[in-house]
Amino acid sequence: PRSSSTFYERYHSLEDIYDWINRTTHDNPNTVKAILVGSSYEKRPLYALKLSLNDRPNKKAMWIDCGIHAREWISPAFCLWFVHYSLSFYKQNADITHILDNMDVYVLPVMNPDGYKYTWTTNRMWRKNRSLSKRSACIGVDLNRNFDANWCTEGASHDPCTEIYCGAFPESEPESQAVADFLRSHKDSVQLYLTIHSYSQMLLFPYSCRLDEAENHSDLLEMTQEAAQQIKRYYRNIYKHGAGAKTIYLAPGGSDDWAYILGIKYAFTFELQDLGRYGFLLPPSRISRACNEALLAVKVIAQRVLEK
Ligand code: ING
Ligand code: ZN
Repeated sequence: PRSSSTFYERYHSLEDIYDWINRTTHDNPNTVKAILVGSSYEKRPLYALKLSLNDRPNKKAMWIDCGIHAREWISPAFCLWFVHYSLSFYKQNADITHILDNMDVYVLPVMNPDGYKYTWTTNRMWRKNRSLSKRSACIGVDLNRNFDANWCTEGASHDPCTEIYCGAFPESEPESQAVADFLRSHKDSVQLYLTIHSYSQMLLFPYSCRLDEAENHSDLLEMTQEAAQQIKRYYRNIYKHGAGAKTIYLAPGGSDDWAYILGIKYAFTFELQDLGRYGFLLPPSRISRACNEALLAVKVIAQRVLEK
């Protein structure tokens, strides 16, 4: 018979993910801590896991958030995959060992728990959070248009009924405010910001909110190019790479642009598998490939940041 899939090769309900967070901290008391960074519109806790495998002082740090968009299920699956891989292969795999010896990692598995829950119960294709608007019956803000980076200019909308509604004002939503507050208070250590989306197989970096190049554009381009080359070499899969606005579309108010403007000079948005055959409905059988590709990109980029 075919071997059965592991926990990490399946998608999990929000309740299962909260249980997993609990188990993971409980089973790794010396290396993993859950940090309550805020709560969602519907008052669900936003927990980030802090992986600190080595107690060297003054380590750099990286932040990874997943599940900003509710229907992109591969994204939370990647955050779980990444934590599991880190805890299992520290001291086994040279790349992850080097990274974890020199960096703390903050992982927020589900930035939009209300939306994620809604995709499990009611509408699989929901994207936004679930906040109510004062001026419309339409529900939800696009959290990746709600950050203070050329907020609500071309590529976002003031209309609550659209999928790219920017919200009433920058950081109007508790989910985006929680992430922004955490990064503002940790910006001295956090040197690498990663946010995980799907689909379309792209490794993107600032700017998405404007057409001109970031100050370290060539650096960012080189890093994503190397990551894409490695993915092609090991997995024979193609990832586009480049600045967001020129590679996909103008999109103001995104979290990576905001983190970059805050001063985190290595800020990336990954768009995981696939290219549209399954789209947001990527089958569980594809989780391991999709996550391994993204993991390889994280390794390449984190390694390069450590060399800076
Ligand atoms: N794509 C992103 C979106 O929010 C993006 C693209 C990247 C926007 C970086 C802004 C900044 O539209 C998906 N699939 O959500
Ligand atoms: Zn997305």
